[in-house]
Amino acid sequence: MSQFKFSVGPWNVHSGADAYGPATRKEIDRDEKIRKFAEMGFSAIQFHDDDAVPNINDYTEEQIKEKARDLRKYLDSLNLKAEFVAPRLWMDPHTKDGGFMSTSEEDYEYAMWRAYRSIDIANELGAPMIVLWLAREGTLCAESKSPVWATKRLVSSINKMLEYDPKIKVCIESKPNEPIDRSICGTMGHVMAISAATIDPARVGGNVESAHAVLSGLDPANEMGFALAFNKLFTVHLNDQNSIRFDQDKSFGVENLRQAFNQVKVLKENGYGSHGEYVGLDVKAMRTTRDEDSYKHLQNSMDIFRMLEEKVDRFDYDFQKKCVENRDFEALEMYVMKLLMGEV
Ligand code: XUL
Ligand code: MN
Repeated sequence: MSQFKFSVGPWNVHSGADAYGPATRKEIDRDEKIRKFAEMGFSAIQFHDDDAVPNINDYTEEQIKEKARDLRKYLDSLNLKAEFVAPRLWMDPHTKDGGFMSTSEEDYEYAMWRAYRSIDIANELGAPMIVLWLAREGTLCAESKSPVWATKRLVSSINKMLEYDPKIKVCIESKPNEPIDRSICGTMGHVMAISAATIDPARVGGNVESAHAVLSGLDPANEMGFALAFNKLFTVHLNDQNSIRFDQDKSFGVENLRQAFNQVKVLKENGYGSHGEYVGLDVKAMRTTRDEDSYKHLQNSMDIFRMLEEKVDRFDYDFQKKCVENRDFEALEMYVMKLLMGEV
């Protein structure tokens, strides 16, 4: 039995469209996805602001809260919680050149409006935090923005969010590139530094996505461990990634099983989840996947996580200790291989 609770966002089930070709599966209604997530055993749902309130630009602040309250009723009826709300700051024309780091005052104000509305929606849904995936924050043309100015803008924008609501937590999902060319906040190291520079560091933490860590050339388990060491791993986006290329969001563990094992291991060893954190998934079905298999990658990811949890439970810490004492890392490595291959 897994000791963890899982979460997922509606975008994890999508129609298969990519930059090179159209949809290959039917669109599925948000509420139908949520109902299916409950049936699959997920405990919480992750939302973008406009997943929660579609066409958010068309409504007043009060109308947005009202719509969020309706969604809360639906979640309650399925015994689901909301994990977080994330402003989708990469689709609107106002955020063409970023939001918090936009050089246009009007576009900056729009980005802050979306951040404040995300906090309002989170409050209505009972979610403790907002997530900032800083999709377009950085440069497409390196000389177009000062990285010093941009970094300071991010800190002051987060400070405004912390001032807007005395309880809300702000969780930064780092990523080194894509769609932006050069990101300002690429790793957990960046997130920790930003956090420390804000007016309330305890309320600013990180979301480690496995694929984003790989895109940074880093080990996802070490990224998680780094944030855990500062009590700042607010959530995770588990998935997998074949080397440094476009962001793939493959099912958890399918590309690098040892790396996946070590992610489960670091979460388990450090009591992740004991303060209400969820094991979040951010995975995409392959474009070839059929309509009837639209949720299979999610089931696979959860199953792989649980199977790896069992492996972690069986990990022989006495043997590990002996290997460390003898500096016999060849034996330790072979033991891990055998454990993963079902040979011990
Ligand atoms: C993008 C990414 C997003 C965020 C949510 O790479 O991971 O799906 O997780 O906005
Ligand atoms: Mn993600």
